[in-house]
Amino acid sequence: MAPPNIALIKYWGKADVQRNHPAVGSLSVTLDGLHTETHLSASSSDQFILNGKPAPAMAARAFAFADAMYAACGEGPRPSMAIQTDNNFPTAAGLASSASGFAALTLALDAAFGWSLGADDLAQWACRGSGSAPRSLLGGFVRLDLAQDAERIALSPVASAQDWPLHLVVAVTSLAQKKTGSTEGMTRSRGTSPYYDQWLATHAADLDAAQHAIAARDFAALAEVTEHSCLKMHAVMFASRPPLIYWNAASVAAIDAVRQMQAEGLQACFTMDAGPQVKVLCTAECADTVADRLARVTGVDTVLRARVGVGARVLDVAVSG
Ligand code: 2P0
Repeated sequence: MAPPNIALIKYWGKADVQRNHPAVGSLSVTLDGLHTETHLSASSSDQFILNGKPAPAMAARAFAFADAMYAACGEGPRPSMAIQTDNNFPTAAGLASSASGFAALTLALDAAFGWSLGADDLAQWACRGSGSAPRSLLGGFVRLDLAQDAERIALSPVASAQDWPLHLVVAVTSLAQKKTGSTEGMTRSRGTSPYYDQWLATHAADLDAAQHAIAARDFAALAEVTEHSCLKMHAVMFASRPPLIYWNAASVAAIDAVRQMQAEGLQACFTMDAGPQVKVLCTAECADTVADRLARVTGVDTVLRARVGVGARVLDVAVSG
């Protein structure tokens, strides 16, 4: 079982497409209350059921991942199996279901086949599945860097959920499937955006600023660099050819509402990913107000609420035969 996570300092761009290594580090919060639950069982043929229905596109990606992990960690041919996975949040809601999905699948494969991989190896495998997935393995505030030798990723806990129990409110503005997936979008930005090199050059400073802000529990400083990283990533996207525009009118209206709340003194800041939802990080004291105000923004469909939470875990391993 794995929760989604939301990056405050964004990952956008790959250093190595084959190994799915990120070109930049990232810093995220793991969410509580939302999760992907994945069950593996023996089956006479491979099956993939997402939220109760067959999902062929996801099935191909999941089984390609299972094949690669089994080839490296298992023995003999991979047994066929049924993967049943359920999200307790809208799959297309821009909540990084691929992050929670691949974190859950990595843990489930490790547990089902009894490999007992260490935390570092699990992180490498989760990254092969999805660049944001390793962050869901840990709870609280999590930093992901490419190691010095660029051979591995390095995952580190920055602070726990108890250290700073912030809330996250998601303004869902559209449930339509996004037109351009993250992997394709990142490739396009690297190849065509004139701002991509500056994105790489200025990224480490944002990571360090966010880490310092978290260590100092300085919400204003964290808010400033969180919004900066988000807007800088979207500037890279806007300037890609063809452009990557994930925003809609309600996204802009929700950001306006956050800026209005900030002007009134509320401790809240926004971020957006490769989709039109607006995610608002805020203190516990502000969370009810933030949720009420976002729900009243024209074009906001639903408001989801979460807190900073703990990381992925294995629920149970049933041994048969
Ligand atoms: C992030 N995103 O840091 C960034 C911000 C979206 C925008 O990680 O290609 O599904 O599978 O490694 O992890 C979403 O991309 O991409 C993402 P792949 P992933 O959360």
